[in-house]
Amino acid sequence: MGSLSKAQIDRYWEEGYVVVPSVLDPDQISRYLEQARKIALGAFPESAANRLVKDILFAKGTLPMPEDPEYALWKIMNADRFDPVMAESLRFPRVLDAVESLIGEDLMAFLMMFIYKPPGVEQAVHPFHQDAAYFMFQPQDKCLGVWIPLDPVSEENGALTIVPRSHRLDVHKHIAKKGFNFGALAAEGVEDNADYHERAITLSMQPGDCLLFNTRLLHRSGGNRTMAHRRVITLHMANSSCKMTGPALSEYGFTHVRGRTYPGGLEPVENPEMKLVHRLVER
Ligand SMILES: O=C(O)CCC(=O)C(=O)O
Repeated sequence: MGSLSKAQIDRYWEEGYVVVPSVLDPDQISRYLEQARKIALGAFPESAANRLVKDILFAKGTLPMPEDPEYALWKIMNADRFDPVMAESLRFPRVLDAVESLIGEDLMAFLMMFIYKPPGVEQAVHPFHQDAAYFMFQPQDKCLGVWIPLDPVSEENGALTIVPRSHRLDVHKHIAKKGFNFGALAAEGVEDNADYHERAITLSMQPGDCLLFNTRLLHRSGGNRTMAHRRVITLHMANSSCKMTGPALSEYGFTHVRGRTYPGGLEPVENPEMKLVHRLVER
């Protein structure tokens, strides 16, 4: 059934995205912010050390390391694989209810990340891309991205900028561009094209709001011109009846979060490896 109204569902299929207000309450938001801080300050198993990824500008020494290590982070990858509090984010009930309205009730969650935007670092840009470049499913429309800011987000601090209706496009070729974080691939011919920037809109959102977006939707995030953190929980969900069309998908370590599974569909992975290798599926 799901929790979204017909107007919200129509908007998603027309525009490629929908914002669902207040899926998390202030206590939940504080809980995740505090947990991320603990992880940033060292509360993680040794095997997860490579899951804490510094922004390239700090990793390469372009900018001096801040005293507080949390200020240098780009993201905590796969935090659900080593932290029980973060693992709860695969099953936020209001998110699952909304997602069910769009891609059905049989759901696998994968690729959970806690993403920062380092305070005062305007150059920390994530270029325009389509998430479908990383993982191809059949049918692709039964997979979507979930993006939940835990701080207020706006054009000033790295809110998500999206190109409405771009989910109707094919998946562009994606390339690694110099100066951007490793693995933050760019859709070829988009980031440097003023046309896309003019058509794009930046989604100002409140902490605990949730953006659901089609995996072909072009999106980017700018740098953070404020001195405060911009922190986000993000993950993806796919209907468990989907077929994988690329060899690398099992690395995403699907977690079954609602409904049933299907023979020949996506398989839950009990103990996914800590490390996820970013590989593009050949097409
Ligand atoms: O939160 C961000 O800065 C961008 C996240 C994003 O687009 C992604 O991980 O695909």
